[in-house]
Amino acid sequence: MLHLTFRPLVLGIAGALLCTCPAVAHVTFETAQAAAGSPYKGVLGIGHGCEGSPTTAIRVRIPEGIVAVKPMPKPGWKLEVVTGKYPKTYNVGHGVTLSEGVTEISWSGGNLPEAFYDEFVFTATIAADLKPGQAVYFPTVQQCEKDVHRWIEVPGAGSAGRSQGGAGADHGEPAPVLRIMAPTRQH
Ligand SMILES: [Cu+2]
Repeated sequence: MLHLTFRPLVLGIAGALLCTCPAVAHVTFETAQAAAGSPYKGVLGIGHGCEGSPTTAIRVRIPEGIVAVKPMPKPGWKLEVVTGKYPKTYNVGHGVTLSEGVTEISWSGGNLPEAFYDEFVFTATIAADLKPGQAVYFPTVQQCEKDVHRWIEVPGAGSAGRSQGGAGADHGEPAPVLRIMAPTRQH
C-alpha cells in the first residue's frame, strides 16, 4: 500500500481515507476504560487489513488481572482459547474465586476484506486489585492473507516491545490498551 513509504501526514490522510472513522484506524477497544472490580465487555474493532490484504485471523493475549474471560463466537471464524493458571486467586464476586482461566483467544479461518469493518468481542471481570490509572495492554496479532500486523507495542518497552518486520513495522503497532478506573461504589 502506498502510504507505507511516506511519513505521518500522508499516513494520517491515507488512514482516514481507508478507515471510515479514524477511531478504528488501528486495533483499539470501543470502550477503553473500565473500573477495577467490575465486569467489562471488550470490543476490538478491525478497521483495515494489512496494506490491503484481508484479515484472516485475530489472536489476543489476555493480560494479568483480566479474569473470567469469555470470548464471543463469530460465524465463519473458528474460535479457540488457551487457558492457564492465574498468578494468584481472584475473587470475582458472588462468592466465586478463580485461579485459572482464558489467557489467549484466537479467531481464525475467516476473511475480512480491507473495505469492511468488524469487531471481535469478549467479556471479562477486571480484578479489584488493579490500580486506578493503570494501563493494561492486550497484545494482538492480526494475521492477513499476505502479511501480518503485530499490535504488541507497549510504551516505554524500548525496541523489545517494537514489532519486528510485518506490515506496520515503520509506523508503529501499538497494543490495544485499557485504562483502569477507580472502583465504582457498590450501593
Ligand atoms: Cu491502522
